[in-house]
Amino acid sequence: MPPKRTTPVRSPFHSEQEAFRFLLLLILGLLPIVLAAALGPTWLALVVLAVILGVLALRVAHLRMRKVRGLQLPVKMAPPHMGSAAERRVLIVANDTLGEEALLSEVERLACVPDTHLLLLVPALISPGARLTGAIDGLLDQARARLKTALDRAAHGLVVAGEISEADPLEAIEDTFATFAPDEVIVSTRSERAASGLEPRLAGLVRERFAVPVRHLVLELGSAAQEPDEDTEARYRHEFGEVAARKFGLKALAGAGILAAVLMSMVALVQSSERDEARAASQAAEQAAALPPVAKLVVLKVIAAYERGPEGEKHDAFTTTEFAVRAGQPQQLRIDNTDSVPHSITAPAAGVNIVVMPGTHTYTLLVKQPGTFLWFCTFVCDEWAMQHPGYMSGYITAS
Ligand SMILES: [Cu+2]
Repeated sequence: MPPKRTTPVRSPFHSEQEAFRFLLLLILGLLPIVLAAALGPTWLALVVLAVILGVLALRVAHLRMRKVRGLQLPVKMAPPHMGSAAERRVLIVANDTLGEEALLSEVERLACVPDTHLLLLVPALISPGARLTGAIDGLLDQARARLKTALDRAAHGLVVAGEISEADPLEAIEDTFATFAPDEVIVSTRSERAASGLEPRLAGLVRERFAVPVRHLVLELGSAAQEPDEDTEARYRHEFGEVAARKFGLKALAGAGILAAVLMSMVALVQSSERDEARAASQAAEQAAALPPVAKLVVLKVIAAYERGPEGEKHDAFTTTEFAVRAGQPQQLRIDNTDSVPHSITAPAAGVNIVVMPGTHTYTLLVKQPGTFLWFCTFVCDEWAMQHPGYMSGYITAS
């Protein structure tokens, strides 16, 4: 078996400008998304992303549709002649028809013509589905087996070469134009597209793209080869183009539907989580608003003989005797005890006992449980005042 030639590596870009344009478009596409994400809410970035993806998908679908329908009008390619002037190079493209007697005898006949070089190209017809599921090896093995049978049969190793291609048939043929430079192409198909066979319209597509003679051999099981007339070719071209376009259109629609559904659910998810956050925040704000206000720092004094009692005498007193605090949150009290002796804020039920020394000091009032607690001074100072809220006694309200 002659050495198998490898398919040249294809770059997704045809030129440097194309790659540059792609990069530029990528940046232009990402910029609004990044801006929206940075400046607006998350859902806005998602909407921008959806719009950009949608436009991109439409563009790709449009281009692909043109290709599928065969509306692209590429410049016809005609390779320069290779080898001596007398040499004739024939490319034979076949897949499921390779085992047909009619094709094999044609290969044999051509191989016997002097100065004729043959290349048998077998596109393995790997669908995107097969690529995803990893069924490539099976398809390649199948193609290899078909090619081997044909090559064994031709047995003219010097003039017949074989090649398997993983690429799309038309691209595979284009590759051979660069490496083999055929003077003639023979495309062999069935009249209907089999599950794993070449499309009958392939010959027409090759004729449109390449400026070399193209023969189309239509082979049915066991019968002689037929070369369809122009009308039949046009029908193949139309029918299969339409079928492929419809299939692609359906796939594109399904893809767009899935994409839209995913994006919509993402937007919904983000929106609902944002709404939940907002609700939680407003609930917290409402709760905070419902509670009585609490001062950050309470400044007060203790003054001897300060407040006049109902009986007309002046009594020792705290200038503030009602304290509002949050349960569990320490409250700072700055107390200037102008008296010469200590006093205290003592509330046994609240676990509070602050000894207020003469002079100005800062104390921490901490009540763990909510509730209203009576406090009083435990230092013997003004006995009446110690028993009367508003003087040396009062209330701590923890909320
Ligand atoms: Cu006191």
